[in-house]
Amino acid sequence: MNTDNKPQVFKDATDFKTQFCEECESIFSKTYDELNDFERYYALASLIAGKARNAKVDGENDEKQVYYFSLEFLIGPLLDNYLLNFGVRDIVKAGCEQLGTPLEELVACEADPGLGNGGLGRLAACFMDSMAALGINGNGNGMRYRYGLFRQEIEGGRQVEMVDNWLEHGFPWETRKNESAVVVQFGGQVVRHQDGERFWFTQEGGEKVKAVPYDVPILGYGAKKVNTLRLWSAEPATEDFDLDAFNSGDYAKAMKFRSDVEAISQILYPNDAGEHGRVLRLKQEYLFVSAGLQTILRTYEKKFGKRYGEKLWEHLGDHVSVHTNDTHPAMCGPELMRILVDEKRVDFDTAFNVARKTISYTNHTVMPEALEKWPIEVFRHLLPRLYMFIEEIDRRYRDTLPHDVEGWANVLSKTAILWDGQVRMANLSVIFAHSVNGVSELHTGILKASTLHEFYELRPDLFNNKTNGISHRRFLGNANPKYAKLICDAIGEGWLADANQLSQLEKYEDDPSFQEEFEKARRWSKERLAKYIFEATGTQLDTSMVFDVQVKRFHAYKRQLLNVFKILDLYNRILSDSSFSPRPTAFIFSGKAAQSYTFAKEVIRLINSVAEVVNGDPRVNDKIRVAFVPNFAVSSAQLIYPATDISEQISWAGSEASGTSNMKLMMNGAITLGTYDGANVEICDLVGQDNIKIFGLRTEEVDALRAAGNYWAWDLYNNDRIRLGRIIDELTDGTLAHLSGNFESIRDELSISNDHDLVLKDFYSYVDAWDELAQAYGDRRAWNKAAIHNTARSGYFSSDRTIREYARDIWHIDA
Ligand code: 475
Repeated sequence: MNTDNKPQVFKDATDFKTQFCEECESIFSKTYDELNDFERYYALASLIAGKARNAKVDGENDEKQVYYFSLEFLIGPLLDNYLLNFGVRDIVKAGCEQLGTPLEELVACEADPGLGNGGLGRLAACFMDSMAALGINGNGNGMRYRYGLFRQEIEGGRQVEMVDNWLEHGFPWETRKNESAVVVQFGGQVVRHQDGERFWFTQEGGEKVKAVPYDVPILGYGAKKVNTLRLWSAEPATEDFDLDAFNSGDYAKAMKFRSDVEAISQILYPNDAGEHGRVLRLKQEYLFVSAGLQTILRTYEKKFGKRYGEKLWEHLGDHVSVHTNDTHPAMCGPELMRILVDEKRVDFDTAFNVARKTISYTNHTVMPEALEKWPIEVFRHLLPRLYMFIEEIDRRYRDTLPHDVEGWANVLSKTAILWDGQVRMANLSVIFAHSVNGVSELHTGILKASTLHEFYELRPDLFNNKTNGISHRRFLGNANPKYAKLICDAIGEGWLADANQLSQLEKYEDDPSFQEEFEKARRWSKERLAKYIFEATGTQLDTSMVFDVQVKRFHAYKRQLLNVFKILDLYNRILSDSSFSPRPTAFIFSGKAAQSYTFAKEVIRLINSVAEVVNGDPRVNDKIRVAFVPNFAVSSAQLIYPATDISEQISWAGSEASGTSNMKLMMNGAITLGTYDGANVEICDLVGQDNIKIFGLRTEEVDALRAAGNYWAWDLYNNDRIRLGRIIDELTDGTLAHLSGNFESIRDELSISNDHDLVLKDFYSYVDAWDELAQAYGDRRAWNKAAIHNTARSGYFSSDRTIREYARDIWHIDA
């Protein structure tokens, strides 16, 4: 997979082997033969990382710098992806083969950095990939968590959270940059100084933390561009280390201070239930915002100081874009102002205008509980000077709000930053941004119509949509090697650089020999997954079954529960009606639930309990099987997507902002079974109604149902004791209790919330849709045609397309 004018990293397999063996010796002082697989992987990754760092082919350029601020970057394993991007995968594969260890085995040794929760974090990683591929100066700015998202194990059907010590064996891709460390200040008091007319403020005392960056090279496809992902780690600023305590022998006290500071970068998203957790989260947010901005301004000043002189800061937005991924970096606005006003002596109004010209904001969720808010007391105590800027901006915002807008008091109550004793981060983000975008057409529509409606009325020009995308290189090129090869053989390699070329597959949709190869590739992927699942869980899956997959975070709105209800319904129908014979199907789930989210964790336990009952019952287990794959992560996702026949995207309409597993699965030739929600709507538009299965209430119907207030979920239970009612009874009657007890809390939640997530409401529509879709699988030719059609139409969902749109509309750069 070579592209023109890329740097040649290995001449051939022999050259590769020589360099690889040299690297082994230089790192471990041992020969290749003396190393174990992990050490070999490590040497190979170090070799490739070194080449990536040195491949800064176009060096410094004057084009605009984009800084993508995100608390999460779920980058996944890098080795295989970088071999693809360098165009040396085949050479390296051959060389490894000759040396005696297959490349796949080395690739499997790589740790999967869990520096994100789910969609938002993976999106940031896909965007890094695309910015580098498109030659944009895209810099990632995030946190280097000592421990990533917990590792999930299943015990007695329950999720158990284990520490993810991803750095234990070292991370060969990163470089610590001591010389680029900066100091970030928390707490203390604001002191006013005056000299004649001039006055200014400083923040004195408090806690000084040293932020140390670790840089990871981001290699673009074709290796024409290497960007940097900069991840910050918190350490005690040396001058503040409690030397007295240390010298007087009170090591405990000295070390405690050290660990309080280090706690800031210790874990991803500390549990935000308790007050302590909340402060730590706020500290994380400020740390990476302040450290990132200090660095940006230092670099900018060095580069443009001479050119612009006095007017230096007014031009910041011409050369720098700061993009905020959700509200987590919302402090970028006030922090940029603070540095400009306090340290660069820029006046308040200019600083505000510069900030707004520079900053843009993406919203990722309309769930009210996910919109961040901080108690003013906590905020002001931790960041006293920053708070002054927020207060002043809020005051000015209130003043400038036209009082003749209809219902202005309501508008104020919705849009002010400070309200009800809290700092509202979404409003802070909007007020400081020149662009606010949602992540699918439907989602952006909901932002305008309700979540951010009052802002939209005031400033419609701020709002725009940027439908999400994903890296087809990773999720098809790397993840699905057999299908990727088939595609390359048919239409060439151009689709790796330009996913729209996948549309050339349309002429092969109906081609029997292409279909045959497609089936072979799929069978290979299904066998690979079945083996993985067997090793991880002991569950045996028959690869001739339909693989029906729902993989994503566990959340009530995503309705994994609806999927389980369908499986229980199938189970009951098979047992009660000997003539009922559904298409043999393996139902595969994977995903994590937040540590403190009891309901979601109970749904995981329910799935495992249903799996135990179904898989162990010879009356049904040749027709249905259930598997829960533990510890969903980028690496396991790459095994699951290529093996999927049915992609479950079943959130209630209006709840999922976009979804991205829907895109990854579609691209791999899975057929979507979904609601009209998030990006499913756009998938449907692209593939056509014949190549997707849509069910359930539409957004307007959900809204109308909620507004009418006359939905009584329990009527559905009472009216159907044979199917729906029976399933609900089975939650508590012992049917599923063998593994670890009944599920009273799920039943109670359904009844107390009056089926808030519309599981009962959409049940029949869903089960009927599934029946029809699973039946359709029997016509192999028609199915394969639809599957290949899905791949052919997936080019739109490349994150390259998404990033081009961000570049054009928001960052104002050519790409
Ligand atoms: C949406 N994460 C998907 C995806 O745009 C969408 C929020 C608060 C704290 C920690 N994590 C979060 C999210 O909100 C998130 O991942 N949102 C997801 O963003 C990318 O495709 O629909 O749910």
